[in-house]
Amino acid sequence: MTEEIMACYGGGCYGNDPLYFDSQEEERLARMRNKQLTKALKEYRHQELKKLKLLERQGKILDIRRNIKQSIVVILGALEQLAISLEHESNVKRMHNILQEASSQGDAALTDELLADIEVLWRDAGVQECYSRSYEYQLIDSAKYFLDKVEEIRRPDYLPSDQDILRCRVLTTGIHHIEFDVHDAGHPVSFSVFDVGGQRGERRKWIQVFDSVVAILFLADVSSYEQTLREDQTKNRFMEALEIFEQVWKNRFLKNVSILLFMNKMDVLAEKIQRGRSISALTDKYPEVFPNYEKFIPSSSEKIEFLDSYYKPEGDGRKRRNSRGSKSADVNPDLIKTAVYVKHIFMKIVKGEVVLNPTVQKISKDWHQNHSCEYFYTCAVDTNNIQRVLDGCRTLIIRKHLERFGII
Ligand SMILES: Nc1nc2c(ncn2[C@@H]2O[C@H](COP(=O)(O)OP(=O)(O)OP(=O)(O)O)[C@@H](O)[C@H]2O)c(=O)[nH]1
Ligand SMILES: [Mg+2]
Repeated sequence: MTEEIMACYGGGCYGNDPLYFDSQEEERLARMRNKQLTKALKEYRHQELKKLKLLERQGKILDIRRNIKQSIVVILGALEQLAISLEHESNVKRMHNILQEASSQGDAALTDELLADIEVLWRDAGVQECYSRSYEYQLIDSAKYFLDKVEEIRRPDYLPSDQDILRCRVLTTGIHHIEFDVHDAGHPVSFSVFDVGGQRGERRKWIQVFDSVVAILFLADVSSYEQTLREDQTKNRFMEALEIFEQVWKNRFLKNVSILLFMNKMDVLAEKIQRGRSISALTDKYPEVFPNYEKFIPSSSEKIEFLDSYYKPEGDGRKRRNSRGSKSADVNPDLIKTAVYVKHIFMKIVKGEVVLNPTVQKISKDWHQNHSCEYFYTCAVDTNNIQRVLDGCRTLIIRKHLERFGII
């Protein structure tokens, strides 16, 4: 059926060629048939897409199971390292089953039986204590999210939700090219996005796309200040993020490329601060990079900017204002202080007031006149927040693009 329709469109029978039809009636019937076929094709494509989406979703189950397996193996491995015992003796056998299976099965998916063991083990107080100290070892962010829902995930009819897909950790290797259209003021604008991996081994590949980009979306994990790199356990993750940001900002190949800085994982930052895990351990260690954290007070406009961008609810302006007022009472002041302070640090790097790597070439005053850096407080797994941020970015990117080609 598809071929027929394609051939029909390709042959131009939908056109106005009067010689093609013997009579008006024949033309009318042909047009009607065309309409029906077009409708059938649309429906067929819709169904195919639905099927594809379903298959894509089902395909994610394997990745999610891998996340669960990786998480529990890492936590159980850390029990000994942190000298923590399991609460229930009966769980020791479960632990051995999992570790043994993990070592023999490599990357294979977990069996349902093992998932049942994991579900019980995850509730053990010893495992929970070990999880609460996960900043002392390398655990993926989605560990708790998936371990909390093992019961649901091991059901035969389980289908990952959008949130499950967003939470699933799949490391990026190589460069992934994604193209899509968005509508701006009613006109479709084509976007071409290159997704690159952030790990050290991946960064040397970035240069391949430097030439063709108009803007860089730089995602920094601002909650990572008490963690070290997976690749180098002596290096603080947040310090590394700041250093890469500086290198990108000062890179001579990116002199005309603007940066949209996403200060990401605000939800994780909020949770850490709520648990009393302040950024001060890092700021005390590197006072030349992080001066005066203890005495820092965000201005009221900075507070409002944070609350508006991070906590702005859906709805009209009036609701928003009221809601901001009530929300600000709920938001931990230390969260606002830390988020705004971190923004200051990034902006100091932008202005050259903080220099992390003095060996990076000295640059003249007008070096940055053809590009800028805009910042956003984000939580990439919160679709509302990211939708708002991306709406702002879209307009910015289009403007930068037009500026770059001298159109505005
Ligand atoms: N809670 C929370 N989790 C996040 C947020 N952003 C990303 N994650 C989680 O962090 C993990 C890593 O996210 P990725 O998008 O794979 O990170 P990445 O920067 O692409 O990592 P690479 O591919 O190694 O460069 C995933 O499990 C995500 O769900 C966030 O704002 N909040
Ligand atoms: Mg990635």
